[in-house]
Amino acid sequence: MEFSHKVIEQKWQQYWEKHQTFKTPNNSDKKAYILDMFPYPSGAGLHVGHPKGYVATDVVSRMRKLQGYDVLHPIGWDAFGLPAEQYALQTGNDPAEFTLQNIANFRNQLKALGFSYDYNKEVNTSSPGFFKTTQLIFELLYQNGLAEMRYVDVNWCPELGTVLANEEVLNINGKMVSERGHYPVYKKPMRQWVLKITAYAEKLLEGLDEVDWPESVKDLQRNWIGKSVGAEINFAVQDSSEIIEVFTTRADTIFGVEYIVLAPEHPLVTKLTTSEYKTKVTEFLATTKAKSDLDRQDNSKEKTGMFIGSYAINPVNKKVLPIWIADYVLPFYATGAVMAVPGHDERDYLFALKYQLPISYVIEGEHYGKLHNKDGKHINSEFLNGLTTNEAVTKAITVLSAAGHSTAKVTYKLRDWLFSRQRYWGEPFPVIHWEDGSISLVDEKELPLELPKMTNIKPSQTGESPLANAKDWLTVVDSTGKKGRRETNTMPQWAGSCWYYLGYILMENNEMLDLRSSAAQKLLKKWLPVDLYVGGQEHAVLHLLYSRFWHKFLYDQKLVPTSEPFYKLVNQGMILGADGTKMSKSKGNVINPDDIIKSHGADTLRLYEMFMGPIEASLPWNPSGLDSARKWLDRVYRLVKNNNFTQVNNHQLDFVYHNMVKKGTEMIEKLSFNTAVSQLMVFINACYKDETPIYQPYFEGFTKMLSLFVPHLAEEIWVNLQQTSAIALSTWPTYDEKYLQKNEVIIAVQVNGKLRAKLEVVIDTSDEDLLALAKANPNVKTFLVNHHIVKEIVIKNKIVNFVVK
Ligand code: ANZ
Repeated sequence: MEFSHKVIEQKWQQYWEKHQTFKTPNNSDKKAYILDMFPYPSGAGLHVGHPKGYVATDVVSRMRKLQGYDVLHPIGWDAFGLPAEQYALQTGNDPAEFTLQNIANFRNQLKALGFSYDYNKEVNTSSPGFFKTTQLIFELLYQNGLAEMRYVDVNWCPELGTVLANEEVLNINGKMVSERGHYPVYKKPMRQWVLKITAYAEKLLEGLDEVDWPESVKDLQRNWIGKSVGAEINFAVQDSSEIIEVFTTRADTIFGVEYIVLAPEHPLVTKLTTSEYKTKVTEFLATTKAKSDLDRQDNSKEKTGMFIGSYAINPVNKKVLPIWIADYVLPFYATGAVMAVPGHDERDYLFALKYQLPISYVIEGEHYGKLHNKDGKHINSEFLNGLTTNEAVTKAITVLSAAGHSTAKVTYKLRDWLFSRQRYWGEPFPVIHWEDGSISLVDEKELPLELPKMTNIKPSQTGESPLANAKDWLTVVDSTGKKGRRETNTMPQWAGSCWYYLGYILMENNEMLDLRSSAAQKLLKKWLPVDLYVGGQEHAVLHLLYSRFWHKFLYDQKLVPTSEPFYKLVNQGMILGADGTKMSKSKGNVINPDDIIKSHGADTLRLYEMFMGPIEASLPWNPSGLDSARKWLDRVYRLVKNNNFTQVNNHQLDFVYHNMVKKGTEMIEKLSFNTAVSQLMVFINACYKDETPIYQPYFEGFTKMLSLFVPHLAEEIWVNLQQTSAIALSTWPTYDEKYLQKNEVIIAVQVNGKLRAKLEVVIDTSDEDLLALAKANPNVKTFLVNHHIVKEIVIKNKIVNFVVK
C-alpha cells in the first residue's frame, strides 16, 4: 500500500473537528439541507449498509459546500425503541444509559468514516430537551382536536404480564403466541391515544404531486391512503325503522344486488339477528376475531358468513334482500356494510357460489353463471339501461340522491393512527387523568415531562406499561386537592422521527429553540424544505406518511413555511452479503465497517460503496471490488508522489479535464455516483499517459472532485500540492466549453434501413474511410456476408447505409 490510511484519516478527522470545518454556516442565500434518515442506535453498531446512504449525502453536501451553498448536513439518533426496553426488562438496567453508550459507539463509527456532519446539530429523540417539543406538538394536536382516546384491541400476554407489539407476536397453528416463550396472546381492548391522520388524507394525497420522489414510493403512499370515490346508499330494513348504509363504488350495479352483507362487528348485527340465529352469530363473531384483516381480504382464502334472519329493501325496485354477515366485509372500512352484486363483483360472486345465493347480471356480455367484471352497456336496470359504467354510476347516484336514498361519498383506506404503546422507553404523554374522569394537559411550562428513574423496570401485570409501577410519579394532586393519575402509555418510536428534521434546524448552542419563537421561525424559513432526503425503502409509508402529517399540521398552524417537509427523496439500495442474500448474523455474512476501516481505510470503503453501482440498486458485497478501490487510490497517490506539477498548460489534458468537470458535476447532481467516479478514473489514466509534468490547476480540480468521495486522502494530496487551507474550504472547479469542442462524431451504420452499429470517428472522415470502417465492424459484417450490396449511401458526419439483396 502506498499510503497509511490510519495516519491520514485520523489526522484529518482531528483537523476538521478542531477547526469546526463543517459547522453550519449562515453566509449565503443559497442553501442545501441534506438529510439522512437517522439511525436507531442499536447495540450491534453500524453495519456496512448504513454508510451507503450516508456517503451519498456526504458527497452531495461536500459538493454544495464547495459550490458556495450554506449546507445543513446533520445527524442524530432515533433513540427510543423496543430493543432498549427489552434490554431493560431482561437486565433491570436503565435503558437511558444503555442508549447513551450505543450512541457514543455509533458517533465514533460515523466520525471514523469522515462524514461532514455538523455534530453541533446532533439530536437525540430520547433526551428531555428534544422530547419537550415532541410533547408540545402532541399538546397542539390535542388542542386542535386531532388526538383523542379510544378503546382499541392490543396484544395482551397474561404469562408475560405485558402487552406486545405486533412484531413480538407470532402466529403458530393459527394461534397468536409471544415471540419470547411462545405464550398465548389475546386481543384485549384498552384505552389508547389515536391521532386523526385521516383528517389529512386528502392533503397527504395532493401533496405527493409537489415532491420529487420515486414514483414507486408515491404509489405506495397513494395505495396506503386508498382514496375511493363512490356513494353511500341507504337500504331500509323490512319491518323495522333501521336503515343500513352501504358504501359502493359501483352504484351502477344497484339493480343487480342480491343480498346485503354486514361486517360481523357491525353495530346493527345484534339488533337485526333474529332469536333463532343468535347463538350461531355469537360463535361466528368469535372465529372472525381470530382472523387478521389481511386474511379476511385475501381472495384466495375461503370466505365464510351466515344469514342473520332479517331482510332489507332495495330502494330502486323494492326487491327483498336477505341480510348476511361475512368475514370479507371489514368493520373499519367505509360503513362496514356492502350491497352484494355477485354477477359483477368477485368476492360477492365467490360467496354466492359457496352459499348458493342467486346471481343476476346488469351489464351485457357473456354470463352463463360466470363472474362478469368488465365494462359494458347496462341491462335489466330500468333508467340505467344502455349506459356504460361511468355514465351509469353518475346517473344512479343522481337519481338515488334526488330520492333521498344516497349521497356521493369519498372514503379512504387510511386508518387513524394508534399512537400509544404500553412501554416505559418512550415519550411520556403530557396528560393527567383526573378522578372525576376529566383529562387535562400538563401545563406547557412544566414540559418536558420526564420519565421517572426506575431501579427495576418490569411488567405491571395489568397490561399497562411498567410506568404503572412508578407510583410517586403517577400520582398528581392539584391545588384544590383533586387527585389525578398520569398516563402510563408512552408515544411510539415514530413520534420523534416525525419532526427530528426540524429539530436539527432548531438546535442552536446545545439548546432546542422554541418552535414558535421568532429565532426558530427565521431559521425554518431559511432551511426548509429538506432538499435531499436519503434513506431505506422500508420507510416508504409509515415514517414518511406520519412525518408529512405532522408537517402539514404544523404548516396549518403557521409554524413551518412549507407544506411538504422533504422535497427530494431517494431510497438507497441495500448492500447484500457476498452470497447475494440479505446480511444477517445467523448467516454469518455480515461485514463490519470497523474491520474495513482498519484493513482498507474509510476512504476506500466510501469509494467502493459509491462505485459499486447505482445508488438505488441492491448489490452484493464484493471483496475484490473493495481491493480494486484501494488499488486505485494507491495509483492516484503514486501519481502525486512521483510526478512533477507545472503551472504551464501543455494542453494535453484539456479535453479530458474539462470533460471530467462537466460530466462529473452533472452526474453528481443526478446522484449517479458510480459514473462520476469513472470520470475521475478516466482523468487519472490520461495523466499516466501524459509523460510531461501535469498541469497543476487541472490536478487541483481533480483533487477537489475526489475529495467528495475520499475526503481524507484528498486533503493529504491538497497539502502535497502546496495548498495551505483545507480542501473542504476551497471552491468547486469549473469547465470551459471551448475545450469540449468535439473532434469526433458518431456515425450510424444501417443495413437496409436498420441500425446495425454506431461508429465514433474523427470529424470529416472521408467517404471511402467511412465505408471501410463500417464494413469492418463485426456486427455490420454479419448482415453483409452472403448478401449482394446493391447500393452504398454515405452522408458525411452522419450515416452510412447499405442496401443489400
Ligand atoms: C357493490 C359493488 C359492485 C362493488 C361491483 C364493487 C363491484 P374500494 O375501491 O376498495 O373502495 N366494500 C365497501 N365497503 C366494504 C367493507 N367494509 N369491506 C369490504 N368490502 C367493502 O372498494 C369499494 C367496494 O368494496 C364497494 O363497492 C363494495 O363493493 C366493497 F360490481 O359495492 B362494491
